[in-house]
Amino acid sequence: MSTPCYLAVDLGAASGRVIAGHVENGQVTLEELHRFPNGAVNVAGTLRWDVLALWNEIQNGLTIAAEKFGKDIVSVGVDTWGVDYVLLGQGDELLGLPYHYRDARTDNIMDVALSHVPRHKIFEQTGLQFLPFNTLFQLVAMRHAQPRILDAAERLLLMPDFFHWLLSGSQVIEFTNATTTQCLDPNTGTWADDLLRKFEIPTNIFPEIVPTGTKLGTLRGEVAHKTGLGRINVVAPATHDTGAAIAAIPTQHTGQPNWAYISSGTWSLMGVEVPEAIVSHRALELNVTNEGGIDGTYRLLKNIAGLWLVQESRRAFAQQGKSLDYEQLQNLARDAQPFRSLLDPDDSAFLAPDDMPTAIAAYCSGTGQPEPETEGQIVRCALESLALKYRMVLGWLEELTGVTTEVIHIVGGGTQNALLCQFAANACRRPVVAGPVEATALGNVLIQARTDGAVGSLSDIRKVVARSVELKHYQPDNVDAWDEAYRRYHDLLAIPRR
Ligand code: ADP
Ligand code: LRH
Repeated sequence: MSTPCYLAVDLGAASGRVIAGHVENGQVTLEELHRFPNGAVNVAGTLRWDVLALWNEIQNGLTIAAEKFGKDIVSVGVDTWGVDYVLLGQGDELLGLPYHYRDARTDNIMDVALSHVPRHKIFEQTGLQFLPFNTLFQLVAMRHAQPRILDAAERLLLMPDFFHWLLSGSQVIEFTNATTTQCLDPNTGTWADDLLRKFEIPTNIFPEIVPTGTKLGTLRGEVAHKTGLGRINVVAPATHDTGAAIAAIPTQHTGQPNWAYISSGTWSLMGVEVPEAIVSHRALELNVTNEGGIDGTYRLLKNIAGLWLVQESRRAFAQQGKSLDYEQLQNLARDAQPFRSLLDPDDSAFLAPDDMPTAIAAYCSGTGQPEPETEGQIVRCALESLALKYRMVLGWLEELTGVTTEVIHIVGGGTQNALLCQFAANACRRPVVAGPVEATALGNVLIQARTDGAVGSLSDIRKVVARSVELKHYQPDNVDAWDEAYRRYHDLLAIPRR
């Protein structure tokens, strides 16, 4: 008998993949069918996503899937990074190349918006952390700089929903990613129309919000034909990559979570799972976010700039003629001097610098620390600083929930960085369980399997993952030195930046 196969299209900021997942006997196996690079494309001084190239790559991956698994394939679903969107105009015309969230058009726009509607009012209605690139602020930037394009828009689709539209023709937005926009009111589960109107953002462009796991339809005829897949179902997983990843945390623990998580990739999304959004004054002060998960859960979490700093340093080294892979960079960092210089990964200087090592050096000299000079010093500085930021954020999460974290689950591509996992255990004084690397794809696949009736509740999904993957365990080590470094770090972050 054949095993049902679910296809996950998982688009990260750095790479995209089409992965086949098979679910059988309470276990899941993944097979990567196609991987392709992704990233910002510089277009006349702006940063865009090449959605047409991504669409081609998705279809290439689906063609490989059809050749390999043919009739076993039940459905396909797409997840991507949050916040970014596509606008469609008259006759579903694509209104321009979608902007990358790191594009400079939102520089300073948050101040403009907050002078119009105070921070606490926006937080009350959305429960989201204030990041300049949230969809809300991207739309405010458009209202100011490109009002005629916004006025011509008839439909806004978030990235995964855009690809679901290309796949199936359906124009809806799935719930988990809708919660990243800062345009959704978690109290009502609908678009925050009053808030949108205050910013003159047209409310009619926002489509229906559908629950995670919704069957959106079947593949469009031409896509079914071109890929050879036939009219399989298109199912919305948790379309927000972080939502899918946290659904696949490999825990067997039930009841109130005693664990925190870090979804580690381009970003480090660190948080805890809570049964309802926490929108207290303190949550606003700490600028934490409440993103929607599956089965009514929320992710109380903080965006930490993550391995972006290493990705971009690696790119700069390559431009200087030194091509180093992530393994080599990790080894160089391991051999570098500990705690030589530290930084706040979330300083705005690191959001989209032209040259990451130069930005890191400028930050260090500007805070009276030695500039990292070698590749090893640069990467070590980034990794130690990330781990120390994890500790700070863990303290905030525990303060907000009153729950002590006993273990930290790290999932995503960043689990391949053993040095960072060990640093996280050391800095946070907590055991770390690392894996799976492909948590997002696992979450995507298992949510589709759930729609198909093959898996049950969220805790069943997590048990399936826990039974199916190998995990690495890290115990805290050298904690006195890390405590000392944390005191230094704490003082450093209190220094106002220029
Ligand atoms: P995203 O989904 O945001 O594109 P991933 O979850 O794929 O990101 O993680 C990508 C990150 O994983 C890279 O930036 C890199 O730092 C890290 N990584 C990938 N492969 C390795 C490796 N072999 N060793 C160490 N780190 C790695
Ligand atoms: C991670 C992520 C994160 C968002 C960012 C824009 O890939 O989805 O949760 O904040 O992208």
